[in-house]
Amino acid sequence: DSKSKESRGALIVLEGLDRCGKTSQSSRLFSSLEGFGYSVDLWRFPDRNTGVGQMISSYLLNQTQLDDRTIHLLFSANRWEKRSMMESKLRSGTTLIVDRYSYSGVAFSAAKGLDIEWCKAPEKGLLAPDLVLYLDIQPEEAAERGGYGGERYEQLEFQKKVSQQYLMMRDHSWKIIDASLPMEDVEKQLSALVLDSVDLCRKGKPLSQLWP
Ligand code: Z5A
Repeated sequence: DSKSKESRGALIVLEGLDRCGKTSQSSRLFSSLEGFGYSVDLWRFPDRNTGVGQMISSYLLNQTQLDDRTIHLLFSANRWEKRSMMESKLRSGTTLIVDRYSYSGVAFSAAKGLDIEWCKAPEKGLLAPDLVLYLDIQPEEAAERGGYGGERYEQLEFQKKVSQQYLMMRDHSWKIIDASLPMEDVEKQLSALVLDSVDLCRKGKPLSQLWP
């Protein structure tokens, strides 16, 4: 039908371990798309500005303690509270560059030992990314970049477990990029992939939902 051929923005997600370069690359992608004249927004999860986001932030800063399943559901709720705005932005033609998404939610909780299917369940029905850019880096190398701060999860042994969980979630929407390369090289590879994806969405690629 004609609705499925609607031109729209692309949902582009960057994922990877702490210090893999997601934040640097997200803002470079945002600027270059903007420079090309595309309508584009830069988002990140957790969104620490909402009420739920403030609870998450205080947990990450080790200021509060929460049960593993409780924090998992808060991270998910933080995506659900943005879902309708996400859909309207995409349908209005705006491309979203999103720094972390449901894959972080599942990888970090499963790395604590929670069942992966249980972790995925609350993500079902969120919008599926058109492209997941996984910035692949050895946990040891990431740890050397600028050093870890004081946030929960910023520990080498835990990051190793997270990386194993991430790689189990790969599907057709994922592209794995070597994040140990110089920033400009990583950027070049990401740009090409993003432009392809934006083009497909402009031509009417239908929106879909997690988890297929
Ligand atoms: N979490 C969760 O458990 N469940 C969820 O559902 C979600 C998240 C969404 C907060 O994430 C924590 O929440 C996170 C996962 C969990 N915990 N951990 N780990 P966050 O996104 O707020 O914070 P972050 O992951 O710690 O992001 P980050 O520190 O901002 O890292 P980054 O964005 O990947 O990297 P960066 O800031 O772009 O770069 C880090 C440094 O490396 C910086 O000095 C750069 O200049 C340098 N860098 C970057 N690229 C390169 C290259 N190519 N070469 C050399 N140096 C580089």
